[in-house]
Amino acid sequence: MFPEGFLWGGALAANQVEGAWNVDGRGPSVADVTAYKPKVDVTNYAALHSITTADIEAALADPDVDRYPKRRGIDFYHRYEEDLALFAELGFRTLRVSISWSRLFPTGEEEEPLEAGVAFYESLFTEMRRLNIEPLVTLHHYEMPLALALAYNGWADRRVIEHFVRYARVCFERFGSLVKLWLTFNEIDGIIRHPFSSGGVIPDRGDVLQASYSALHHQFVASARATQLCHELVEGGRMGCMLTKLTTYPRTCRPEDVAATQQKIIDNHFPADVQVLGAYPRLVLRKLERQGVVVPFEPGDEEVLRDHTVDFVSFSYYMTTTESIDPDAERAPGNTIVGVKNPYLSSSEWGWQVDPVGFRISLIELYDRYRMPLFCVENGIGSIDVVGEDGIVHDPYRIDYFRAHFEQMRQAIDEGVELMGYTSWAPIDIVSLSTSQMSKRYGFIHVDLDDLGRGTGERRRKDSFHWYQKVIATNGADLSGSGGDVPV
Ligand code: BGP
Repeated sequence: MFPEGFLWGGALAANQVEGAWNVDGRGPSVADVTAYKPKVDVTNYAALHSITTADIEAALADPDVDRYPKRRGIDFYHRYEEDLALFAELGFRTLRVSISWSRLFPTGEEEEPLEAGVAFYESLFTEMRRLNIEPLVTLHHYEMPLALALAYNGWADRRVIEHFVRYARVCFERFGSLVKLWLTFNEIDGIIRHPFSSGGVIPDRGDVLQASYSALHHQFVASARATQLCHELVEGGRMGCMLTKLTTYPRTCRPEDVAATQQKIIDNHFPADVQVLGAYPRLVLRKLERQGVVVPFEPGDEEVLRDHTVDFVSFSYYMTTTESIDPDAERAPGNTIVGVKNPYLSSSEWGWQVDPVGFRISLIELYDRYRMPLFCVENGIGSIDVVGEDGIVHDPYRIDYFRAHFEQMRQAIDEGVELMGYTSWAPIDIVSLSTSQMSKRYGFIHVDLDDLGRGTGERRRKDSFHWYQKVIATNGADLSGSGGDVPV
């Protein structure tokens, strides 16, 4: 049974939906220079996330939007009222959004925020409250002012902490009466795998491994300081960390495969360990030492991390992955990783391995480890949708995906996991993070835009819209039906 007051909803990120990238004084963010990459082999992780100084310079000189679709998003900046009305119709009790840092501080270094940016978010959160949708707000979701990336090599430089803390303070002071649930860094572990989008670290500026771990340390300190501020400034405010939950299975029971898997699990959990338990795990410190990586601790860091831990653990879950020491093992891509293919699972059209039972395993693993409330803030499947002759997307595959995951979520709750809520990724079609495609569709709501931005932008309910609406209305008691028999 889902608990009373369970926060059902959906999740979005500013850089993938807002568009209006150069409107009302907003400065460019790192997301605005990440290109459309539809033809990249998704198992070629390096190609998918590669970016050079020359790419950034070329992008900055290029006003084109089609080559950089995150500049366009789905125009949520201008259409948010219409979209919120659809989310209210779905029955959402919460909506996860993020704030675009460069909409408030165009270069990140200004002393005062842009009032136009503040006004936009005030209106957004006020409208959410009017519709009884609890805002869940991420401060840093794969976008920081590009100027900070260029000036400091992003989070690799400790000075970025102060700029972020100033931004966070403004968010708490100006939005704290409307927003009580906050997250600091989306998928904070991501900086090790894709340092530019996650932390503005430009790979061709030297030792990228060292720069990424320095950046991660600075984000930990910034996160703890933001948590402290949230507790001081926001009455009833609660702060969560946010982890990419990459549950990993050994490909075989060969002990070497199990040991390699164990290392992956330690690496995956470590950023949440720091934010929940308040210190780096010894095993991780030793591993970094062996790799020659220096964690740039300064006086006071240990105390800040220890004293300002988070109130809940949030995470994204899309798939599981498998580990093997066999170099010839077949590979399969996933959310910001490429691992080994699991022969027992089917895959999405982008090769991500669908694993509902893995969702239950993940929930139990996280709850058993941290013993504090969890919040699943991303889960979903990217699919090619076809608009039927009746103008509607019939998407039984999406309903099947969610139903299977909800059944496992319910079971985990029944087994004792404390789960505050669930926000699907993404309730409306948006620009994808990894490839910047519109055609990788996640929504219950279709948006009439293709990869090149052609279309009216019109929003239409898919079959899955009605199904999710029923699930929320029954608080998850009725998961029945598929695309074929859901009323349209
Ligand atoms: C997560 C990100 C999201 C997101 C999602 C799906 O890693 O937090 O921003 O988009 O993955 O990934 P994609 O859009 O590449 O399919």
